[in-house]
This record gives sequence, structure tokens and C-alpha cells, in this order.
Amino acid sequence: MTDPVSFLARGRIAIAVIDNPPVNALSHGVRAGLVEALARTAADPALEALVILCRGRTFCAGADVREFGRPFKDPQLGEVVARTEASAKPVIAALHGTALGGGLELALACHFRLAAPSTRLGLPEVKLGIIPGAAGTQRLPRLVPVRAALTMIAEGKDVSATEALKLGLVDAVVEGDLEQAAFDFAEAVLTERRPLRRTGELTPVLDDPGAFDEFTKSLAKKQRGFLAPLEAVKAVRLAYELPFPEGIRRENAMCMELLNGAQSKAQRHAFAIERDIARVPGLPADTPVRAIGRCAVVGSGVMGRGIAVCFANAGIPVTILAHRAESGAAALAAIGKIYAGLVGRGSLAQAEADRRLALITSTLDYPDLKNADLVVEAVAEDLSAKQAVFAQLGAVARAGAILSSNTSFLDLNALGQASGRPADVAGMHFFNPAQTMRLLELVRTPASSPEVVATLMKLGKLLGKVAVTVGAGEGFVANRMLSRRSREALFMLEEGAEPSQIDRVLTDFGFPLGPLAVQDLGGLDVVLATRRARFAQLSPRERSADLLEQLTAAGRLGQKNGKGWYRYDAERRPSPDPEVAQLIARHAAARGIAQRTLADAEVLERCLYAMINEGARLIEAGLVARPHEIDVIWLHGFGFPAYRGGPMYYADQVGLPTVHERLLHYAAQVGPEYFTPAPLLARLAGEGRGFYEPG
Ligand code: T1G
Repeated sequence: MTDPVSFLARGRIAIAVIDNPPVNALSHGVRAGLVEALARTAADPALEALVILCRGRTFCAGADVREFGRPFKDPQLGEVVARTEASAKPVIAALHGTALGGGLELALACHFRLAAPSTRLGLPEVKLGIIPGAAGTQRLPRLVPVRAALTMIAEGKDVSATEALKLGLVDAVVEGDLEQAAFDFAEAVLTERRPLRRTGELTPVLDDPGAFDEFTKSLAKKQRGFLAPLEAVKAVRLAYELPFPEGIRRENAMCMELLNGAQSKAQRHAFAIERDIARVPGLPADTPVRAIGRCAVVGSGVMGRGIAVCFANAGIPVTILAHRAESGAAALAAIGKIYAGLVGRGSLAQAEADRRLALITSTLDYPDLKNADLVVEAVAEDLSAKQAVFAQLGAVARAGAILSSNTSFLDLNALGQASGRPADVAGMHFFNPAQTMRLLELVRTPASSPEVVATLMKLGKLLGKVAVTVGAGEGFVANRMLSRRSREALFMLEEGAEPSQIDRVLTDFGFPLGPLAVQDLGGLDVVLATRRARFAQLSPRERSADLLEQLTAAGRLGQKNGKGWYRYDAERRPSPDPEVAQLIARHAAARGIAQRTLADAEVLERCLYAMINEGARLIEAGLVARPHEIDVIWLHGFGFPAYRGGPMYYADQVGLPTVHERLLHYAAQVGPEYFTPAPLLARLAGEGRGFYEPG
């Protein structure tokens, strides 16, 4: 392992070059190398300034998350930044890529900072469940207004180089050769005898005292249940109240407490597994991928439009095949509205919106898809309709084109057969709205070629999605586990729980919305259609639990028409509806189901453990390779709170012996067909292991 920090001199300018792929994390070797570079610069009278820069794609992107969870080896980052700022000779940071976390903290301790135009600068520690721990919360407020500091630190939002220049966070944005620019800047600092500006010696100006309360209130809502954002507000406030040395001591103590806490461990787990799933077990890393230069979407409905926008956003031309001219025109108009909304909200420049819109065309004719490298079918969830589409695609698509379906549960093997080229077929299950939901379930059949899987995984990342490869079982993974939670919610409603109790228990757990509010949001008619499609698999009690049929028959479709499980006011605020309570009571009475009061713990356990048990079955069946994919799906597709790590990680924290015991309890109470522990779960519980330590 070569030293990750090399030290060289150009005349009177020393240069410390960090080269620690993939993101120049501030691992122990980098920290030690920086301390040595500072010492050598100080000791050599011929050297009068030090430039710190990085090779590769980015300046230091933070502390090395792989070192977390065990004692940090000296020199710790706090010492490195302190020595940097204390240097008697000017230290200049040359930033590019993503200067994040400890990387930005290192730069803040430098006396001057330059940035390449595309640099992003941030302190995203709260996303890992911690706060900056190397004086970031104390130095940043000494350079930028308090609201900017709170946005960057408590919300974890990064800023561009241009914004950083405006804020006073960097001294210059430099085009061209960054190293040369940094060298020239250092020479100028010496020639002009510029005084060293030590950030820690600056006095922060509290330009908006009300910001702390405002951020605390908004974060308590937006980041409900997360500890770190609120701690970050407190730490920033200390910068204005305490002397710098005391402020950094308090900050570091707060950071370490969070680092050792359950929330950060879960959020670091979430960070790690989101990257682990990019390596699909059994798929060699060097599997060839196919070029995807042109796409097509069959179907001009909501999902087809959203999928087309995903491709255009990634700069890929896309043709929408509509079945009627007016629906093609309607789709393009709707997509125009999507982009107009982004421009209106300031999220996208008009020129960029126009560029992306120009990439999207529509047609009525299948032969127009003959040059597509990938076609995604997004017609109605009707197997015969989809089979007809795949038969057409199999006839017109060019050899080697990938044929995909957005189906959320129908049989992809049948679609592969219909196409006549099953090796080129796999599912791309987008989540509504496709253009914003990050989760993408890539569904492989036994016939799907490895190239197709590798190509779609790479494309998923290009689309900015969290792409998860799963097998083509009933309901795949996401909806298969969701259906178990929905089943238990229906059963508990029949037994006496109210919609508001079920939703409160799950939102108190950390979900943004409860299961029934989610159904109202998506539309009870949509949920009913999925139920009907799965009807053959339902047990007699599930079929008899036809509350959705009754609600939709009573004209209750959810938020879309103001009433579903709840009644909604003009601002779509929900309130319990006595009509629903009466409907459920009549339903239960007609089926002779005794009513009782259910404890919140039962509501939570039946919803979560039914899902976890199904997750274990999915792993046993080989429909997912590991618990990683399951947790990523639930974290990114269904709002499972990141500070709990995902259902399978959460089960490990509860302890599988406990989960196993509760499953046996509910198997006796609700029925063995619903809660008999999956053999994998029973085995791991018996051996005292977890899903993440299968041995
Ligand atoms: N430490 C170690 N490895 C890291 C890493 C890190 N901080 N960041 C990324 N990697 C690895 C990642 O696991 C993956 O590895 C590869 O780099 C590419 O990552 C004291 C304590 C930088 C924007 O929170 O946001 O500093 O899977 O797939 O999409 O206050 O990674 O290839 O083997 O994400 O181009 C603060 C976290 C740390 C930044 C690049 N810093 N990283 O995104 O690539 S805490 C962060 C990111 C801290 C101090 C505190 C992103 C990225 P592999 P990738 P990307």
C-alpha cells in the first residue's frame, strides 16, 4: 500500500497530494500523511507555503466511514485540522469533486480555499446520524451567515462552488488546471504577504437569531424521529455562545455520542447496503454491458410518462408509443407540465427543461421502435395485454435490444416467452411517481441474461435510481412484503382497531405515513385492482376481508375524491370518518368477528413481523440474495425510517429469538398460515444469529 499522501516541493511551495481512492476519505494513513506534510513544511525554511490537493475524482469526501465503530487511531481528524490552522505558514486547500464532511472541515482549517467550478461543498454528517466532529459546526458559522450554516449542517445540504464563493466559504473559483491555480495563488499570498486568516479566530456574526428556533421547529417535522439534525442546530448555536476551544470540545462530544448511538449505526448501515447492492451476488463485476443510447416506452399513462422523463433526465432520447394519437399528445402535454413545474419551482432552468423535452417524442407505430436499445412496457396491469405488447416487440425490436416491463407483480416469465427472446427480458419496476421515486426494482427471471441484468443495474445508477436486483416471484419483493402488512392492517380493522390507531402506531415508529393513509394517497381503486389481481392467492379470510370492495363501492376512493379510510378537507387534511367506523362494525358483525381493543404493540408487531417473516421467506426462495436488498427496498421505496436501518436490520436489533417467539404467538392467535416462522428465521433465532450474520 503506497503512502496515500505524497509530499513534493515546487520552488518555495510545498504540495501535499492525497491519493486514497475511491473518494480520498480521511483514513488514518491520510491523517498521518497530512501531519507529516505540515511538519516538513514548517521545518524547511525553503518552503514558505503548503497546498493540499487530491488526485482522482474528488477532494476528501469525509472521514473514512469504514473506521467508524472502533477507536480512531491517532492522529485524529481534530488534531489534523488544528495543526493545519495553527501552521505559521499559509496552507491553501484546492477543492474539486465533493468536498464533504471531514474533507470540508480540513479545508475550513486551511487559511485559503480554492474550488474548481463543479465542486460541491457540504457537511452531510446528519445523513449518517451524526454531526460534524472536527470543528465544522464551529468554523462554518465564522465564515457564512447562520441560515447558510444551519442549512448545510442541520439539513445536510451541499452548495456549489459559485454559492460557496458568494457565501465567503471559498476565496476563488478557478477554471482550468487546479494544481497550477493553487500554486499561483500560493505564490501570490507570499508575494503580497497576505495575512493568514485563521477561521477559528474569527468572531461569528449572528445575523438572524430567530433561525435556531425556526430550524428546530421545521426539522422536528421534516426529520421527525431523527436525533442528529436537532443536535446539529444546538452545536451551531454553541459557535455563537462559547469560545472556540470550548465549542469544538462540546461539538466533538456530541458527535461521539451520536456516533455510538443506535440511530447512527442504523444510518451507516443504510449507507453501506445502498452501495453493497450495486454488486449483485453471482453477477461477475466484469459482466459486459450493452450500450443504451435510445429508449422507448410502450404506454402513455402516468407510469409511461414518468419513465420517459427518467430517460430524458439522463439525456437519453426516448419515444413513447401510444395507442391513440390523442393519448400520445396528452402524454407529451403532461410531460411538458412536469417540466414546467420544475422550472416554476426553480429546480430546473428553462433551457435544460427544453433540452430534455426535445428528447421525448411519441409515435403510434411499433416499427418506429426498431432502433431502440431498451423498450419499457408500461401498459395496464393485464397479462394478456402485456403479452401482446411483448409479441410485437419481439417482432420489431432490433437484435440485442432489452425488453422490459414496469409490471409490479405480473409474470415476467410469460412476457419473456411472448417476446420470443426471454434472455433479453427483465422487469424494471418503477415506483409512482417514476420521475421522483428513487427505488427501481430490477426483476430478473431465470432466463434473463447476466448482460441484461448488468446493463440495467448500470442504467439504474445513470438514471439516479437505487437499483435493486430481485427475482421474479409473486409480487417480487416490495409488493410481496407490503401485501403482508396490508393484510394484517385489514385483519386488525376487522378485530377492532381503528384506521387512525394503525396509522399512528406506524408513524410513531417512523414511517412518514401509515398503511391506510398510504392507500388513500394512492387511491383505494388502485389498491383494490392489485388485490383483485392477487385474489387467487388469497386465503378464505383474506377474501372475506373485503373492506376495500365495500369502501370503493360506497364511492370512497381516497384522497382523490375526498374520502377513503379517512375524510379529507379542502387541504387534504385527514380526519376519522364515522361512516367508515360503521361500515367496519357492520362488516365485523356480519362475519361474527368479536371486537376487542388491540394494544399498540400488537399493531406494530403484526405489521412489521409479518413483513420480516416474508422477507425471510424471500431469502430462502432465492428471490433476494441477501437481507441488504430487502432493507434498501423498504428504506427507499416505502419510507422505512433510516434511523432503524430497514426491516431485516431492525429484526436483528430486536433479536430474532424475540421475533421468532412473537411469530409463534401470532401464529396461534391469528393463524399458522399467516405467522408460522420461516425456517430461515427459526434457524437463525435458534442459533442466536441475525439476518446480517447468517454464519
Ligand atoms: N468513507 C469511506 N468510503 C466512502 C465514503 C467515506 N466517507 N464515501 C464514499 N465511500 C465509498 C463508497 O462506499 C463506495 O465504495 C465508493 O466510495 C463510491 O461511493 C469528522 C465524522 C462522496 C458523494 O457523508 O456522499 O466526515 O462501494 O457509490 O455516488 O465530521 O459516496 O465502491 O466500494 O457513493 O459518486 C462525511 C459520504 C463522513 C460522504 C460519492 N462524508 N459519501 O458518491 O459514489 S463523516 C459523507 C457520499 C465525517 C467528520 C465526520 C458519496 C459521494 P464502493 P458512491 P458516488
